[in-house]
Amino acid sequence: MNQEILSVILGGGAGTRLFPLTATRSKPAVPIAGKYRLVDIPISNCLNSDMSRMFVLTMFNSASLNRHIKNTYRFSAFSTAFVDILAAEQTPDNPAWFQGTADAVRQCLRHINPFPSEYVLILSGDQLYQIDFQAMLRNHKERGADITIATIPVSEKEASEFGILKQEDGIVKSFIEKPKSGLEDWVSDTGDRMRSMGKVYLASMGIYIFNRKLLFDLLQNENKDSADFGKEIIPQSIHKYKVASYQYEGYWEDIGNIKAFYDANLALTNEIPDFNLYDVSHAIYTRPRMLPPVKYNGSTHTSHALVAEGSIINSATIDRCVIGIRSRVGQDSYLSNTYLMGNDYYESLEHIAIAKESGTPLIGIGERCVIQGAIIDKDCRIGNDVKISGGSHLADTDNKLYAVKEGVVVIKKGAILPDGFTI
Ligand code: ADQ
Ligand code: ADP
Repeated sequence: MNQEILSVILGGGAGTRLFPLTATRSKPAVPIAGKYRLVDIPISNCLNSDMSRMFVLTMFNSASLNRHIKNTYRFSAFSTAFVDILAAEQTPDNPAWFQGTADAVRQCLRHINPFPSEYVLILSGDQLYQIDFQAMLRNHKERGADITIATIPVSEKEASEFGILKQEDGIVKSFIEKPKSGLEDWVSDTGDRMRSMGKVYLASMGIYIFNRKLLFDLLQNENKDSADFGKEIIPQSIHKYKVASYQYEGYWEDIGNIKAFYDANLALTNEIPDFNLYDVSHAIYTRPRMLPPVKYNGSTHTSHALVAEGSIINSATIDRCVIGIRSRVGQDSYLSNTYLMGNDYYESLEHIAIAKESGTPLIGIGERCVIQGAIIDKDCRIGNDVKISGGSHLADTDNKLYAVKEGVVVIKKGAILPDGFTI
């Protein structure tokens, strides 16, 4: 078992960028791809890289995150592997919540301290990728680096969203967090293939390997007032320490806001998705739920759809959708470009009879609905003849039942939309 490195997964701040998906759960617990949670991505990357001691830092603890971690990542009593959740906590000497990424790690150092390691791997909790961190660690050691930043070539359009750096022979010479102007000064030689795609800026992926002693020193002494890695610690370390760049060129997507999250989920329905859930050497792990197979009643037409286990689809049309666990779709409904997250439970026949009698929509999607351009969070009750049409014609909004962000309609967890409801 690899003892030389500990991983710290940054599970999110106040969670405003993924609101309303984070209204009742912490960000790492947000369901993706119909059956996983966001946190499964960094955890699986660590496990596949034989780095199996992990802390997940989160601003607030949620029952679903605890349940998911507890029920999924159970290791043998003979292994040193663990996935521990560290939620922001008030202590007598620190009444404040995490002030930023570096502050989050700082506040958790006392929990990390008892576990020996030479290196600490710091990861974002809202990215989609399959990276071999052992290769990154090898690069870190070969270069004799103090800090290594995983980097990826990006285009001009994306560059202002990221930390951008310049390197010479793999060593970072300058760094700027999310440059708003003067981009031309930051062009790098990213190689012919990347240049031909217009990707001439080298962006930080927000994934760092630190020599452990240096990390503790920076957070507790040298940069003891810095809240953030990207804004403060990394730029201030460039000229003092050996900071290496580990260039990665595979698929990597930041899914920190609703539009990016929606696009990344729907991209999984492509014929050959960039994020490969079918690659057994980079498997994404999640909780085995022992659910029954998907059941189709009547004739259903599906094209480019991921349909998770335990779903019951009555005759319907499903086009470019991700359908999550235990979903139920009523007769003659039409769903396109939609991520239906699924349900936490099945309604019993008895409950269905009671719901029908009281006129409450059943859990899932009713009959004759037309739903396009939406994310439907778990446990929603969508009545019959409901029409949801997401798109750029909709202004951003937020009410009790749903929110609209950049044209994507998000129906909130557990919302009840009565028959005929239209957005
Ligand atoms: P951002 O992604 O904008 O940029 P940030 O908002 O700091 O950086 O988030 C990094 C990760 O830490 C995210 O997973 C986020 O949810 C989490 N996080 C943020 N605040 C937190 C807190 N208080 N407690 C716990 N977790 C928290 C960073 C780098 C850029 C780089 C991009 C790549 O700063 O240089 O280009 O990542 O996505
Ligand atoms: P999953 O990992 O399958 O998404 P979770 O464990 O996060 O599931 O959620 C399942 C949740 O649903 C649990 O909290 C469970 O108690 C709850 N649940 C199960 N059956 C019902 C029910 N009939 N009514 C309400 N909640 C239920």
